[in-house]
Amino acid sequence: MPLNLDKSRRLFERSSELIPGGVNSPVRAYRSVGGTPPFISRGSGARVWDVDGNEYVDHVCSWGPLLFGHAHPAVLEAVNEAAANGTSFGAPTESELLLAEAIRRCMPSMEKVRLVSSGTEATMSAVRLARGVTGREAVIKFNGCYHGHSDGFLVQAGSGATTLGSPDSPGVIPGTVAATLQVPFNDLAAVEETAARHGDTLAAVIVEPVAGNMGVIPPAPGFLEGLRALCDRHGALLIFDEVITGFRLGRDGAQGHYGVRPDLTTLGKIIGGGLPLGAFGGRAEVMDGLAPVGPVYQAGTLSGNPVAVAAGLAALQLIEGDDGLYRRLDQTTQALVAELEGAAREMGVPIRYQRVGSMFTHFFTAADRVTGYDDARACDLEAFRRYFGAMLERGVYLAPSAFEAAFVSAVHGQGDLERTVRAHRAALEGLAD
Ligand code: KE4
Repeated sequence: MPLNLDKSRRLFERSSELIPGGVNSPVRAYRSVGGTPPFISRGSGARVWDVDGNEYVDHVCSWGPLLFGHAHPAVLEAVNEAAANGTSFGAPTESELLLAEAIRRCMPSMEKVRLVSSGTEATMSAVRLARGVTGREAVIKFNGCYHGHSDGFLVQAGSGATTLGSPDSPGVIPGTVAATLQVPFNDLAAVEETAARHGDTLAAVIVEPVAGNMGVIPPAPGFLEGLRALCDRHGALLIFDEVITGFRLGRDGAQGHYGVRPDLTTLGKIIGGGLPLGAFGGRAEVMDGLAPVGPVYQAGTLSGNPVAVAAGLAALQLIEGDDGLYRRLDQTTQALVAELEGAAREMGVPIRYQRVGSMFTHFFTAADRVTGYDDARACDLEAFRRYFGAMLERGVYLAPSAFEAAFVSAVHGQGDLERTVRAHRAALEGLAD
């Protein structure tokens, strides 16, 4: 039964006249899955509704931020209270200090913290700081890892052992990415080889400790530890981009989950409680390289915005006040994925599920594991597209890309997950034909 998306369609036609692609972030345009993106009118808990009145169980969770679902009372109360006192001052406030203290309490490697307004700002600034304090230029990143849209990260995914930075977008000038070296994720030998050639110019290695932007791909055993040792050997800084995994995998993110301490960490998403907020932080002597203490410039009109900080503080208070939160999230998501996996196996549809905590991906492949970008790109994207449409029609809202993570929040209840499993079984019937 096709969805009635009449109002969304009309809005999409109008917005496409005025906003490029009709959206303010490309993936929202549904280009890789086809069809009209539902225009969302409201969310509550684990559900969202579109302007045509269709209701969905939400596994996008605003691409990760909504660990406590939509319109959580504690977040709303904090936002309303902060806004009533003024929405922005461009001056230091106590709440920014409280949020930085909460972040450091949970992630002790972040000895000093700078708040910004997005994950992109956090990663862009962290790399500039690493280059500034080391006096070096080269940065290693990994194929399929996404760190936001600042120029230095928009390099073509390579297929060789090392791909020297070539722009992956018009407008990025070759000089900006010349010092961005790209190697395959989970391939420590390739990193070692690259570092051996560039070691004395290597400023940093930046990595999503659990990849979430090529689907969920965990680090191979020893991979993160190997990066830590390599950076120590070469005097480079290890940057964990925990924009997704920070406060998703635990209070101390992937660095706590895997027991590897980075020099710098970037955060976003959950720490803003659904409002625009990012952060970067790490070793005090590195962070003191930042203006106004040190010479590395970084700034922002709305950095540490009191309303966004209030939402983030409310989220972190919910996190710090609930010792069983991550165990429940892990158990709930494990149970869901086991049901999804079992149904796919029963119905003979080859899907490989990969999960870390409450983030997971369904890779449409018969392969027994997906370890990097080439594996992810080799999956059956057409099968994913059909599955996505069938799930949406049955009221389950997934990320419109095969290279993203699905999320479970603390407020996804039994009814929500049963609906996901029911829709999944029906969608697979269509695929199994
Ligand atoms: P933002 O600038 O979008 O807040 O954060 C950039 C970023 C940095 N690092 C990681 C690991 C990220 O995943 C992101 C952004 N994530 C994507 C989806 N995976 C945002 C969705 C979008 O681009 O619309």
